[in-house]
Amino acid sequence: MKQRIERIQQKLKDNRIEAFLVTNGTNRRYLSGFTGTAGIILITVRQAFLIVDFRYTDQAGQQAQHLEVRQHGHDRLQYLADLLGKLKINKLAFEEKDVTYQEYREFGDKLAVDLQPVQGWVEELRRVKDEDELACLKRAIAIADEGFRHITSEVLAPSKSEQEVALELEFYMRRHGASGPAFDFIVASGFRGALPHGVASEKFIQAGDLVVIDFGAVYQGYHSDITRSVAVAGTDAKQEEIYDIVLEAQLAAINALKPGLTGAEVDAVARKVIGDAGYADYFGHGLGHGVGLDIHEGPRLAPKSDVVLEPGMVVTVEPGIYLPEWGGVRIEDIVLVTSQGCEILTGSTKHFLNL
Ligand SMILES: [Mn+2]
Repeated sequence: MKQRIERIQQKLKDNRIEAFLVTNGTNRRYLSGFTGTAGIILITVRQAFLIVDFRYTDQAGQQAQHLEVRQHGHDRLQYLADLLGKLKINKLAFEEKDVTYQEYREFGDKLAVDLQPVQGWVEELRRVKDEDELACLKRAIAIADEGFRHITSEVLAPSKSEQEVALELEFYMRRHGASGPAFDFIVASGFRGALPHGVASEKFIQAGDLVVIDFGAVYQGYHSDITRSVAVAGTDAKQEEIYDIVLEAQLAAINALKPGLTGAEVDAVARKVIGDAGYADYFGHGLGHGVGLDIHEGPRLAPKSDVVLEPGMVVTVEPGIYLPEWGGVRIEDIVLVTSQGCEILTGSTKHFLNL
């Protein structure tokens, strides 16, 4: 974790800026290991401070031993202003995507520095996962795989409501080590499957429904994200046709995915399969996204994504087809970009299940 701070310090030197203020909570955790919900990090070329309030001083001291932990009083901004003065900082970089306009105005009023908006300094580091992060991600994925096995063997059936399925999934995964759900689960049955983000509703599952289930677990702050589409108590030729196209698109993208390609190039592989089958207009979202301490992070796999894939990146691959009033199919795995291609980390079956 000390290395992460050193890489930011290198960026400061490269950009001739004296200090960097980290306000984003996920970036704070990534750089410090501190899991509290408040606090700011100030990194200078030589030092790194984690500045927290009274509630967190002890915890921060234990979790972030490579930073100097400081406790601010009732006026955090005044504390920061005084510290910047003592350190003789003239130019301060801040995270432009995280700071609100109100905060920016307060910074301008109280901090006697030249404010430099910067973007993605920490997010760029976060895109490539180290061994410890991969271990957490793999655990989060394994818990989700166990959850899927549980609901397909014991829960999914006609007369269950979507909300009951979501609750069972969450309960089971928490029982098996998840600290929480990765997001509000999508359980979209029958016609609701046409909503790409159809969060579980009061609708009851009916025989013959195709059900899109998109869910994940959090383990040590790391998120898993998996989607499967299953038929409940009966299926038909149209469901099988759409399922096969989506699966073919997903496998084609996974087979193509390797370092050196851009996010747009991988997206195009899946999009071509779906387009050739005549459903281009019904796959309206990007192919995938990075996943880690945030459920959605870089790199994106999408038509406009010029980010170049590198070994160690972890992304979802999740094409879908959504037909209004009929329903939808999405299949999502998490893959690790390797030196040669990619490795699928998700273990759940992709055979078309008819439960
Ligand atoms: Mn996803």
